[in-house]
Amino acid sequence: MSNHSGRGRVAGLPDWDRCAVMGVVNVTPDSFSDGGRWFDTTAAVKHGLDLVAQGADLVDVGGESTRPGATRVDEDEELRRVIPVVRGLASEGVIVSVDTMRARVAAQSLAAGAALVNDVSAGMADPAMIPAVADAGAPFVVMHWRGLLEGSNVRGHYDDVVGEVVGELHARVEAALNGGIAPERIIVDPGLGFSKDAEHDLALLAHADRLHALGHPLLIAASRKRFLGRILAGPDGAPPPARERDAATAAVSALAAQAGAWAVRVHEVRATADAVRVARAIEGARTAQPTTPGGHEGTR
Ligand code: PMM
Repeated sequence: MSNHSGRGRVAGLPDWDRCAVMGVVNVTPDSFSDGGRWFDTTAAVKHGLDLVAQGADLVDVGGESTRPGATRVDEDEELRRVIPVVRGLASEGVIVSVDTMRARVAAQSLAAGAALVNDVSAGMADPAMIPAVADAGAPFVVMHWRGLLEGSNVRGHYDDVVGEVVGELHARVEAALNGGIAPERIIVDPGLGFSKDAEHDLALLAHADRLHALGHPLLIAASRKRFLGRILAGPDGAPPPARERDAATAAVSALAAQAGAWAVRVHEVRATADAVRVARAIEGARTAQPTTPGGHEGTR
């Protein structure tokens, strides 16, 4: 990833002056990476507060797993899972993002105190989503998505993954703008692992500059994903389990922060909180130094 300093800011959210850390609370019994350990409301709220204590700037609450092959949960069940957790965290002063593809879940979460909506389908799964977010005046994450991850959709076909993802994201940003969401409230996300294999994910991370060119703050969600398993696989080719990918996740967080990401979305917060602070300190040293090389004056 190339160096980048124009991280941007999102209207309605604090200006963190460095890459923000979004901690994940999956309120699901089947999430691929945390095994549904936070399925209970009280435990989920406690986990969100722990993530904040560990350095999360905001917490993303989701009640529906988007992993390949996961079946969709009923809307009432999703509401039952998500709303008490959103309310519990927001009432403690936590900045809450709601990870949902449903307008009704988004609207009720915003009413319960959520500050932004993270829709992996960028409004494609529910036509009422963009109007609901626009009505509430909330920030909106526009993620690259090519449909529910079933069958052949698990591995998308791309001739030019970076160009196609940028083009498709641009179209979804236009849809959000046309639907009344203010440009300064739109965040873009390449959707690592969604209809993408390891090469696709790596190409997108390598060309973060082209995602930045969309002109919106960039969210990177690499945490524990398959491409990290591929990179870390041992000689037998077997990837380590999701929970053993946190050091690799923190490495991506440092690189994403250096490349100018607005935020990184992670399950294990502590190492990423350190990583983004190190990246910020190095960035600060770069801007504090004169750009002329060498310590001697007046040679020219
Ligand atoms: N990935 C997952 C869930 N939500 N939201 C955004 N904006 N971007 C992502 O890449 C993303 C997401 C799937 O991961 P999980 O099941 O580990 O939460």
